[in-house]
Amino acid sequence: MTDYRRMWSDLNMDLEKHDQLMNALPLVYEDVFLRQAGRPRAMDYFDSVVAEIHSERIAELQAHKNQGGKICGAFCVFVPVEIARAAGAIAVGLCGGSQFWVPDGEKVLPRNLCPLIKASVGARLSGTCPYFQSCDLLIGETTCDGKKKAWEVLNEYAPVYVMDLPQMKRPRDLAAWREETGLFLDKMEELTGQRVTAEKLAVEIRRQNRLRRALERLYRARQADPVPVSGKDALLVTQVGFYDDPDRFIERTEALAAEAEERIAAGEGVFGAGAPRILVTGTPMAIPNWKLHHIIESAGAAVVGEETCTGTRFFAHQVDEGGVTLEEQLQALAERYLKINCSCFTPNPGRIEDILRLVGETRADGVVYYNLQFCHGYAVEYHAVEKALKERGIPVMKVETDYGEEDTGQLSTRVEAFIEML
Ligand code: BJ8
Repeated sequence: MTDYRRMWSDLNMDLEKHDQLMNALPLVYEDVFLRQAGRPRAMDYFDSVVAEIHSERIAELQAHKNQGGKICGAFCVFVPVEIARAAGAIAVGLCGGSQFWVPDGEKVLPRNLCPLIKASVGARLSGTCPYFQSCDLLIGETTCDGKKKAWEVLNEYAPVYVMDLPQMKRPRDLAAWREETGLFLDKMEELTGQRVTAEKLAVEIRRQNRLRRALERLYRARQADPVPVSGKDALLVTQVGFYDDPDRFIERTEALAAEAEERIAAGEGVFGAGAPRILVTGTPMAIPNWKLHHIIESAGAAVVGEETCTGTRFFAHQVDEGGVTLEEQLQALAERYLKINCSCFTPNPGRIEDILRLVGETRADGVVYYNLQFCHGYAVEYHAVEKALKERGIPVMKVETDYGEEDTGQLSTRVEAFIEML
């Protein structure tokens, strides 16, 4: 049996501070997840992943490292994890979703910055995140200005490689992104000392496509009324998908989707039939950020989909598996990833088309626009999203918030009022 304290100590973690973080988690988890009535049995696995969030998976990462393997961490769904894996590395998501890390982030970053960035940097600075401590390389990307500049700060503490993401989607931008994807492959080969072959990359493309399909199957199950799985649970599954072992994750997510389908056939759900249905859109919710979903579902509505990077933007679109050569595969990867509709693109009409389509697919009664404080891209884009929704008579409300709990009461009141008028 692994001695986890020793493992954390070997990872140069601040054990005392880490204890504070870990002591708080079970209470929050019980309140947000375990008190839900009628959860699918297959959620047990995801509960156990969270219970062991800093132990079992970290031990797996260390075992990989002990055999000479490398770990890289990413902060954005634009990073093509297929390439990292084809080079023999394990890729994990590193976005910080806890208020616990924000004060440490604020030691080196302005206070009026998005909490996701402050928490991510704070997680590294505080030495309380074993995923950060395990990484041999951090992969940044040129998306929003806050992140772009934060990489320079983070680079003082850990090696960072930055992918240059175009901000438009013209043919020349796709060509540039294809080139950048090739440079990332070179970097991964340099990191691991392993060649990426077309055979290895084909395996990883198929694997990640399967992972996307498993999440999509779960998303489809949520279209039923009554909804067979809560929005909180579905969000948790996607969050876990960023750092779990991919094969195990696929198996467990498919088992959950299959159970959800059985429930649909039996007419069972976690909310009563006819419960108000909400589509959430906006900024990502990194683990353990469950704040908005908890508020909405505590008010009696079901979250039936997320147009976010911890939702459909993570799993929509497959990579074409027909590529035989590395060149063809890199092109297919570049094309798939450039379909993601992040607000850092201008213009970004695809996101509005997605939201309208998802409202229809999920049969949502209303949309809650989730905006992390100081995220300007999504805040400005609200204008166009609101206009498109209002033109079609779809109710929408905007929630601008951070990771703190101070505004929870006020947000609950607003959300309850919104749900009542649906
Ligand atoms: S593809 S949404 S994961 S950049 S960090 S943009 S919340 S101010 S996370 Fe993102 Fe990639 Fe886009 Fe998705 Fe705003 Fe905060 Fe920036 Fe953020």
